[in-house]
Amino acid sequence: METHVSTLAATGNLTKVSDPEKHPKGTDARVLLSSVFGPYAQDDEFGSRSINPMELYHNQVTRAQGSFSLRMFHRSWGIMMIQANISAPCTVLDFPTRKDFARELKTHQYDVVGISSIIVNVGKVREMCRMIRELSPGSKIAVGGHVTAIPGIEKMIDADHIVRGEGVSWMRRYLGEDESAPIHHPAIVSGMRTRIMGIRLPERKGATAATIIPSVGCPMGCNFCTTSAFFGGKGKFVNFFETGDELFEVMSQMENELRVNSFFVMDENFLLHRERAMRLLELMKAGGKSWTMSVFASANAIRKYSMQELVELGVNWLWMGLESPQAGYSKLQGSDTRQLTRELREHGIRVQGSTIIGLEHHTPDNIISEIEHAVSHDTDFHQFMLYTPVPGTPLYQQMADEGRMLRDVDLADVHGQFKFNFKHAAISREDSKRFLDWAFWRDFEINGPSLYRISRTLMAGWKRYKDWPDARVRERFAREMGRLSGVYSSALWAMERQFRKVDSRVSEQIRALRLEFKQESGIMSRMLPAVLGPVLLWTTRREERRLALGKTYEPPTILERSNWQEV
Ligand code: B12
Ligand code: SF4
Repeated sequence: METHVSTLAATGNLTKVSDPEKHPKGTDARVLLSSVFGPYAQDDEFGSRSINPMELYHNQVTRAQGSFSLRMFHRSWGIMMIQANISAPCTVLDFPTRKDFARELKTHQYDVVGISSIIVNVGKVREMCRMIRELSPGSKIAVGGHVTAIPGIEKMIDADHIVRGEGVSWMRRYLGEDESAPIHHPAIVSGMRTRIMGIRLPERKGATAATIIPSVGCPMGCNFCTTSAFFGGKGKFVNFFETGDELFEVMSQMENELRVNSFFVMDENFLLHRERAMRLLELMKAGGKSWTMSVFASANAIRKYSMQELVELGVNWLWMGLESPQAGYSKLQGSDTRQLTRELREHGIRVQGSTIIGLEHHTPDNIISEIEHAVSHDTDFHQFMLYTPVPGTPLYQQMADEGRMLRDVDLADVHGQFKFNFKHAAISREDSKRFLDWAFWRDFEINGPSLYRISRTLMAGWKRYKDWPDARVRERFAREMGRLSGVYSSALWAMERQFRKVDSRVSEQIRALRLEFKQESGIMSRMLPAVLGPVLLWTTRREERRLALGKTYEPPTILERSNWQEV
């Protein structure tokens, strides 16, 4: 069987991919788009790993925080985006089990089956292709997402089309649709099934942010960065919404549809595009929008804004790289990141730091002080990842050229949370895991649970902005305090007690913050901890026991059809 490989050819705006063979049925073709099958948080022969659950925070951010770890799932936005932008009858199957996937193939006839995957899940893609050939031999198989960056992927899986780079334009072309038509943004609730301290949070319409995807890729082109490389590398990216006006329109639509005023902006370096952000701010001001935004941005991009601009823009959560200053990444140039993160928190902006363990200059002698430096940022959240040459990146190419890639490392283990997949000049493979684990633990021990830290940042923002002249800004801090102060106070009550056994100094700090909340809260919120605090302490302890027995969490299977008529 011949496999067609489509590669992204130009970026800057919507990607052009090399001419895909068109499907003969065009927009009448019935399309199934699926993510890879679960369960995920277990060790199995298809590449699931218990250390690599389908959870953002618990996987790579709060995983050492026990019952205080933030647990939540995120949908597979790439295939949702493709579904929303084709007129063919289409089913999205998210997080199926193998059984669900087989059932869908047997009960419906699909002309095209698209699988979305990242590199670690290549074993699942192989199995899904095998299942499709067996259960639905008439279907064409298209595989997209980061998994396609693996060199020689054509020989590892039995697919008809391997699609590298942006997928909406590819699928539109494949189905004979206008690939340059405006992008229709699907309504995406950013997270689901959120749990913390042993409690699942209620899912109320409007309570969870909407995900907005303005672009894919990042022009900064850091050598290890897989998202940047996948969408064109240095200087390139793919914009779905070019201007502040377009973005404002999409956000207004989501505001209406999902009843939200907070947004998770899934753009690798949102603040880099200042003109777009400032136009968005202008429109937010004119429309009296008291929105909040969680964004990713590099330090050099953040420095393009004053704190006031960020606050007015509604930025209340910022994910930034804190790679060691000695590594020489241009995104950090001219930034004292410790001062920057402190300043952001003082303005009520939660900071999620991201630090790489095992950079080229790291040695067993300096790694501890590098981790201590990272931890000293006292960010609200801290992600630690191993320096990992991932196929498709300049770093991978360099390591391969230097003969430093380790053979016999299963791709399912190349996720940055296990061990090195390359030969480091000074740190052994075994030690890489030890240092990584220590970094997570140290951050937790010194800085306390992230839930405590985010309540502290909210308190700082509230005190600073509760009487601010701009009503939009006042309103959003008041909204958050009104909604959360009682819950946070109760959680702080329980955390203070539970954290005593980890570090009494942090427990004292938690207590001091709880008293501040008491002072700043309304009467109802002030009374809540007496009731909710002991409940949370009990659920926290119950959760600790469950986790000790190996409890894991899996996302639900979701099936969504569009342009659909049963045949
Ligand atoms: C949300 C997210 C998650 C979610 C899960 C999402 C899901 N349902 O699978 C969570 C938080 C659970 C997660 C977990 C992990 N993730 Co993750 N994640 C992301 C993130 C932040 C956003 C993905 C996204 O929606 N992007 C926006 C959409 C529009 O882009 P897209 O998915 O690439 O899709 C486009 C194209 O790729 C293509 N396409 C995609 N699918 C298909 C299918 C077909 C048929 C076609 C034609 C085209 C196509 O078209 C789409 C539109 O252009 C990305 C970073 C990023 N900025 O992309 C990392 C990212 C995908 N994750 C990554 C990794 C490594 C992981 C983890 C291993 C954790 C870790 N240790 O880092 C785990 C793996 C969990 C597991 N067991 O599988 C890497 C992948 C690296 C690689 N080269 O494979 C990324 C790129 C982050 C990074 N820079 O390192 N992740
Ligand atoms: S700034 Fe961040 S997203 Fe951009 S290339 Fe560097 S690591 Fe990747």
